[in-house]
Amino acid sequence: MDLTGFLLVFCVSSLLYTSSDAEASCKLKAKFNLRGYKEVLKTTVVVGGMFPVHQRLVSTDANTTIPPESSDCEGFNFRTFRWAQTMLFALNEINNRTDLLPRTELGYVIYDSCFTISKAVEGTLTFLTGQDEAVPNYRCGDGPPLSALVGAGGSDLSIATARILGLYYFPQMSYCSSCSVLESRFQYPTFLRTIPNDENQSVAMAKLVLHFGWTWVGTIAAEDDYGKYGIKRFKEVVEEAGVCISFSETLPKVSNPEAMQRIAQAVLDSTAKIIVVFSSDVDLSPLLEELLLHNITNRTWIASEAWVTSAAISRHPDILPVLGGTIGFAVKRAEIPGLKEHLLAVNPYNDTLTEEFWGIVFNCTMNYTQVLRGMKRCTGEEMIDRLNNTYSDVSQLRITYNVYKAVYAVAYALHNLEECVVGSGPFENGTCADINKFEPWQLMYYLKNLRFTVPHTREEIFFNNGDVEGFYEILNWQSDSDGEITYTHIGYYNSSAPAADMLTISNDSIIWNNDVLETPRSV
Ligand code: TCR
Repeated sequence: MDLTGFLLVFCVSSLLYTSSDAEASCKLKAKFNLRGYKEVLKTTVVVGGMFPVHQRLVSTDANTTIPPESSDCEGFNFRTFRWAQTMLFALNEINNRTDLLPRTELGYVIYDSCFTISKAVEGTLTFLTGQDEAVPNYRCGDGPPLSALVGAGGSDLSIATARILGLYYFPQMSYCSSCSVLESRFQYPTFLRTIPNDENQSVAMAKLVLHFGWTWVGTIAAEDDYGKYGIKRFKEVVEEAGVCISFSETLPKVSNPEAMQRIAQAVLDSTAKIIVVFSSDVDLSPLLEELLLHNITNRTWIASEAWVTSAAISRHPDILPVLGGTIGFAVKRAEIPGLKEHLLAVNPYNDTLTEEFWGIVFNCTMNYTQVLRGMKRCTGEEMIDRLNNTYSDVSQLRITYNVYKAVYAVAYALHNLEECVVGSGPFENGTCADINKFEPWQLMYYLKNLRFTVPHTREEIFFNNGDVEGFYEILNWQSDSDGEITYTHIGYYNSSAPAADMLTISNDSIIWNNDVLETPRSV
């Protein structure tokens, strides 16, 4: 099959953002500054990004009488849009620095993986080939080098993209793919991540269950690698310690009301008071309605990292009686100075995604046809600074912080590559790689051997076989005076501590479901 033709047909709509600098630099290498000195324009290196900004594909019937087209996505997600914007923020910060990559400008291409494997694969192929109708000749033959891909989203997506990227020994830096299978360097030679491996989390959850002496628990897992492997490992550890599993349910990926009823019924029928849920908030949301319908209270829910601080779950109306008292694991949180201002400074006319975001937030449209159909037209002057939603909420920057770290990791690795001194370089006979045209495996060398301090938080990052240390905060869902859920810090889990000190938990700070102070029993 002619691969080029194939890509052109399928890849038209998946490209979201590109930096125009990257294209310009193909033609321009020098310009004159105000004082008339010739200023050598910096080389551009392109960083790829992939974020699941939409939640699903628009379902299409498998019609084979017309040529297939790349599917559209729907279900705009404010949280993941914040992640994508954070990549732009970090790149901007880096480009404005004079001490980091002083002779190099970072450009970018960002794709929406729509929480679907096919979109993630499509984006990866587009990225690697540079074949996209929207940006003809984007790489100008052998134009700006591609450095790494920051992405792709959930583990199932990253597993697919890492297999392709691995073939070219092309680095992938993930901010949220935590599944333990991605630890195999044999299968995914160029995969690294700033989120801890779920091996740690599954063991931490098991230790939590044993800590409270629960011996009878139910489990619910998303129907993806994250859910399946996360719960599998949890079960292995608890079962070995004599805990019994009352029920094991799976949350389907495509909406399925019968399955939701079945799961809610399983929860209702079981005498287990503890339910462990390994799932993203997107996959868990449909079950909430069902739990509310049956008014299922008096349970303690154990949350995996992907939903523990999700506003989509915790801000759901009337959810407190059901999920109050939840205990869960969260990755490190950070304050990122300037991020909020960046988020609120988005230009609605910048790209199609921001345009869509703006339309949803202000209930208006920029599309002329829709205006003709009677929809309110956006003016572009709407008051974004008054916006108060998940997108601009910077109180729980956790995966967002992982994105920030991932972009910096790529930048620091490129910096080290740029600063290499000929004669004492790491490659054959002390040679260096050239920042203008390096090979992916050369950057991989720098990523593997990287050690850097994250700006603002001063956290020290390095990769041990592609993984970072397994550290989690343990949070408890308590209600504040307005009846809203707050995430109270009740302890932490540190997998690098001696076995006896790994789990630290303050039992007295916990408030259980229905505002009970006594630890529930589930035997
Ligand atoms: N790892 C999950 C995906 C995921 C996620 C999230 C999705 C994580 N955290 C937060 C949405 C929101 C952790 C995976 O598939 O590896």
